[in-house]
Amino acid sequence: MACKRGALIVLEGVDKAGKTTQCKKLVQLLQQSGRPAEMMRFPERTTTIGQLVGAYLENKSDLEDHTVHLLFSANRWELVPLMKKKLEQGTTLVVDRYAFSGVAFTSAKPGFSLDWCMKPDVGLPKPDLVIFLKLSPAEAALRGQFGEERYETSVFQQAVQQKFEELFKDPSVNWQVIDASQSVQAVHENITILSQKIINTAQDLPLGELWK
Ligand code: 2DT
Ligand code: MG
Repeated sequence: MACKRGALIVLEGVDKAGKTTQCKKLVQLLQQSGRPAEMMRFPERTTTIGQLVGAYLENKSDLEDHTVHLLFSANRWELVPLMKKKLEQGTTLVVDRYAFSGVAFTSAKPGFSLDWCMKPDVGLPKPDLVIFLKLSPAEAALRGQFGEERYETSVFQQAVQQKFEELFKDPSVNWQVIDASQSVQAVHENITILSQKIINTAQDLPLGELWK
C-alpha cells in the first residue's frame, strides 16, 4: 500500500497574531515526535513572482491592484507541484498564510468582491485544517507598532479582519478559531491538539480542491 499522505495545515490571522512563531513551533514539535513536517509561507518571496510581490509589499514598486492579486495567486500555484509531492510523500505541510489572506487582503480594498478575489485560487490543494489566530485590534496594538510594509496600518487590518470573518461562514473549509491573546505556549498546545487529530484523519482521505 502506498504511504499515507501528509496533512495540509494553514495558519491564518491578522498581523501580530503569532502565525510565524506558531508555525515554527508546530513543525518543531511534529519533527521531534517523528512525523515528517515542513513549513511553507505565502507569499514565498524567493521565486521570480515572489520577488515582484515582495518589492510591492516593501513599497519598492507599485502594482495595479488586480495585477498584484493575481501575482499572489500565481505564487501559490507555482508551488503546487512541490506541495503535492511533499504531501504524497507523507510530509505534513504547515503553511503561514494561504489563499484566505489573498482574498481577505484584496477584498479589503474598495471595488473588490469576495467572489472575484476567490476565483484565481479555486482548485488549489485544499487545507485539511485552517487555524485562525484571532486577536482584537486593541490587543494587536499592545504587541507594538506595525511595521513599514504595505497594509500594515490598523485601519486596513480591521477591514481585513472583517473579510476573514466573512470567509469563516464557508462550511466547505475546516476553520478552527483560536484565541491568540493567550500565552505562546497555550496557543501552541491548542494548535498541537487540532493538528495531531487532523494528521490522523487526513492520512486516509484524498486531498481536496479548494472552493470547488
Ligand atoms: P508576511 O510576509 O509578513 O506574512 O506579510 N498578502 C498575503 C496578500 O495581500 N495576499 C496574499 O495572497 C498573501 C498570501 C498579507 C505578507 C503580506 O502580504 C499580504 C501580508
Ligand atoms: Mg508574519
